[in-house]
Amino acid sequence: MPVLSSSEAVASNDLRLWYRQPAAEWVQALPLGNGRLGAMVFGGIERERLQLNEETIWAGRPYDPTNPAAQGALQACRQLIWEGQYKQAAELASAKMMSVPLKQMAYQPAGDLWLDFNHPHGAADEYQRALDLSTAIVSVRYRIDGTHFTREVLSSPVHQVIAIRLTADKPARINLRLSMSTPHRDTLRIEGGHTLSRSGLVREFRDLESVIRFHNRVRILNERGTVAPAGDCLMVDGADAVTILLAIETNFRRFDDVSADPVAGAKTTLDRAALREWDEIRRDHVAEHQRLFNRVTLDFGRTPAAALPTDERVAQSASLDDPQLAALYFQFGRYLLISSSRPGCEAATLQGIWNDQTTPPWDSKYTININTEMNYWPAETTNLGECVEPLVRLVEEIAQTGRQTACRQYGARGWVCHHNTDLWRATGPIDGPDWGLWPMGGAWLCTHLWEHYEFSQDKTFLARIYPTLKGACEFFLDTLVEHPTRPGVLVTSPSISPENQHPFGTAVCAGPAMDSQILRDLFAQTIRAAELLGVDAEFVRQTQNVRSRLPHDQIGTAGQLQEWLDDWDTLAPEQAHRHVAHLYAVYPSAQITPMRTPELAHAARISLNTRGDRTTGWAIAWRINLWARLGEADRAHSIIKLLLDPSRTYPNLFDAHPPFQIDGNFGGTSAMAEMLLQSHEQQLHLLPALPKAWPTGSVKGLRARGGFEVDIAWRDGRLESADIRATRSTICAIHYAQETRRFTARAGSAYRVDASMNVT
Ligand code: FUC
Repeated sequence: MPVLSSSEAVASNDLRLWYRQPAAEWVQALPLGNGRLGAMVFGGIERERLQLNEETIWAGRPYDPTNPAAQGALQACRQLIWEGQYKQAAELASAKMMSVPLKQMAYQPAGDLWLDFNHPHGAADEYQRALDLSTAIVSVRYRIDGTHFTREVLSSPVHQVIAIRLTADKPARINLRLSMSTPHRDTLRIEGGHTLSRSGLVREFRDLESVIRFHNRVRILNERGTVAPAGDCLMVDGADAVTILLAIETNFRRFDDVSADPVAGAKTTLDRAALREWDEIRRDHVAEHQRLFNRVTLDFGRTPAAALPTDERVAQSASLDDPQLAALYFQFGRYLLISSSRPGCEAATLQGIWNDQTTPPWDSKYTININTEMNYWPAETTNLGECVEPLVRLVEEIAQTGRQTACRQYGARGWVCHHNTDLWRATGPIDGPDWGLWPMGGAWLCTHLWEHYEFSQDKTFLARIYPTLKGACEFFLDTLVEHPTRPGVLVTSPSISPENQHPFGTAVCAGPAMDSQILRDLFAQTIRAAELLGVDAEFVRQTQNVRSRLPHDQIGTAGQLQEWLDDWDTLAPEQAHRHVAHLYAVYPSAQITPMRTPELAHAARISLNTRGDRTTGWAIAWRINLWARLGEADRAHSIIKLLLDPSRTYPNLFDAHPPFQIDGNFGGTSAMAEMLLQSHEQQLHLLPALPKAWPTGSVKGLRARGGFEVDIAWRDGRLESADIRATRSTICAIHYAQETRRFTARAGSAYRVDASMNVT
């Protein structure tokens, strides 16, 4: 492989998405976000479009979707399942147990900002647009009639505005018309000659009135030249340079409170930001972004392909030798998480914060039977622990609304959330029993709270989340039922194995493998939390007892890991189903590992091979993580190739389910981290799945459970060195290839592991 590390042109593309033409479609535009305010920047020459989002602009209103008939039907539904009348159980659930309304609310676009330049059509050359992941700035450059025009756009987490800077290398060349539009009902105002605003109310959605009001407010600050209103636009004439600031605020405070004043909020934010010079806004933005982004570097080795524009690299990814494209995809995933899930913001939806449609795919909400979890898979390992905070708050909020669902739908203590939630924290079963009748979504999310503790070792955080974990357990202590033909065994019922139909014409069943796997984790983690906090001895005993009565994972006649309590796998209608629910035990959990449970790990491989590699974006990403855990480096890499294929990666590197769904980006990022470093079973596994395609490279700043930060360098497919920084004093076990070393790490100390596994 030719190494071109001396070429700056190639090296500068390590952290850059760049193109030789403006975006013609949304999935070519470049995403910016400060966690809350999103913009898709098209980079047009004659007309710039920024498609805008604000994360709390959703349809609907606070609502309680509990079906009053649900609890009355519960026993009958279970009875039908025990009798093997699965279809009838599903029909009963469909008639009596689903939420009202049957669907949840959708995330909405805020609108568009338009800049019309009076450039003559087709007169530009030297065009280039780029997103620099290291600065979180989109730039557009071109030349017309000997004048070089430059545009920079950012979404500032510091000043809470989207800011645009327009310059030219000759005076008085900036002329433009600025306008804003929104798909919602709105009113326009122009104030003081240089400020334009649109106050909007989200349209009704599926016949339900919406209550979110928003205020989009933009101001032009010009250097020389003039700014003046013209109809519903602002006109700039003959300026040397222009800064445009945009604030968006809504009336949303939290899921049950929409009493904020969007106009006052946007005015304050915009007035404050307007006191700053562009250079200061830019500098503060870059510094805050880099505080998070710069923690991790990744180098897979460069080839000439790295010099190509990003869309060409994706288009030819199947045939090009371009390992650094995977590294760019990895860093893009980290960039997207920083941009869509900053502390204090809402959690990243199916599309992060980027959505241009009023009826988006799957409502662009939170699907918590894999997708939202996958969004957060890379957070801890790639050193973005802060970005989990919005998810923690989401879980704490569904623990509040989910109490109603637990009590009214199941007559149980604690809380429950099924397979989706939205801005309003709805927790009931939606869409239909084959998708929604799954009481495990909240429980799965709880494991992310525990993971945050495992990586951070933060006892204050553990105390904060403990009541949420305990509430999740209580629901299952009250609703698990003894299986009629397996004495003593406790199972969920009714439930499904997401979203896979078994041989009896529905997904509805009792005790699918995934449910027991999630519960084993939830119970063990909550028990451990109680012990660490020194509380609830009786609850711990009870939970331990229930945990010991959950069904064990089983191996079926085809040698596969059983997805259901009965050996139905080979008879299920969709052998290549995208979900691999029962492999939760391999990843993200580590209940099954090749070292500790080799027979089950082998069965998992058989299941995974039956499912196949070619599937939707997120499902491909899950498979890469799984093969990484199973130590199959080259298989994992071959599936990365499928993820980077133009059928699964758009020109702007957004993941294609299709359509765009951000989970595949995050799952891909997490998978690459998992191939380089694993930290389950109280051990650090260095390079557990390093493929031949990445013979020489390095990673810096990955994090491991137990409170470690790790750098690894490798050469010719072998470990060269690893640097391990410990944040607490503990025994550290390091595993590489067939060797293991143990040493006592002291808090605040750094340790070097050399190629022969000597630790100094
Ligand atoms: C789950 C998946 C679908 C899709 C949706 C948002 O229901 O099965 O493929 O990703 O979530």
